[in-house]
Amino acid sequence: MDNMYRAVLDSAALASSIYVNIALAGFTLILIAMWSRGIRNPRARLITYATMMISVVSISSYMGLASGLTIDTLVMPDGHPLAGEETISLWGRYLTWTFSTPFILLALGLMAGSTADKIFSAIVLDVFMCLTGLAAALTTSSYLMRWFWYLLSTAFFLGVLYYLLAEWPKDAEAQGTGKIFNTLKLLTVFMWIGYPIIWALGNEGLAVLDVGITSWGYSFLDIIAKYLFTILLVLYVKKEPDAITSTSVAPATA
Ligand code: RET
Repeated sequence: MDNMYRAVLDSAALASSIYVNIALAGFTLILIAMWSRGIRNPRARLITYATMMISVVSISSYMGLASGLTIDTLVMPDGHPLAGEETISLWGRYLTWTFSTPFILLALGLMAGSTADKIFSAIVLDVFMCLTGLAAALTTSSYLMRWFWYLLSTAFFLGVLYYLLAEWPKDAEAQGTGKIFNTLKLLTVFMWIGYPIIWALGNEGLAVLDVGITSWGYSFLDIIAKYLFTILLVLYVKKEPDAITSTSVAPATA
């Protein structure tokens, strides 16, 4: 199949999993733009801008998929359940997570009042998680190599979880944003764990799920991890701009 744009439209599941997200990202963006107008605190504004970027990237990402630009058919190697067959890879997702997820972590790290070194480390680990995930999806030379990339990506993911679960909760407590951080942390951790599960079960992994269900799996997680997440975060920032007291991401002095 060379016309991926048509292939998307010919599948109701695939098409809806993409177009629904374009609409929701646009809606979220407008909502946050409206809400953010009254926010004056520079740190609170930075958090709001970061959340807006999540939807900006999302619209571009799903446009890439809708237009077929970032979708291809791949022939899976021996050992894969679909070995020798063509399967559709929506590889643009993994690429664009490289740009969207850092903004999620930036917003969370700022909200926790964490330090620049920790936010930087979490984002670097996250970027490598996404890029090695892209490599896992695109490797067709060896089945083993696909899973090796997957493991590497998981190792980076564990690093990200360390910041979310061990470092930032302490920082948030000290900052006075412990309660909201805890809610957003739980939402993020549970949703993010869903992504490697969908990859493993989806058409690119063990192929238990077909391509339409796999795509909806990611799209559903995106709806919670991006739009619901940003809406909750911005509503909090709007209500309590003073809770985000510190004005820079410089390490706190003793
Ligand atoms: C992959 C497969 C390889 C192993 C792991 C993965 C993790 C992906 C995650 C993605 C999160 C994406 C979000 C996107 C929002 O725009 C790459 C699926 C660990 C955690 C939140």
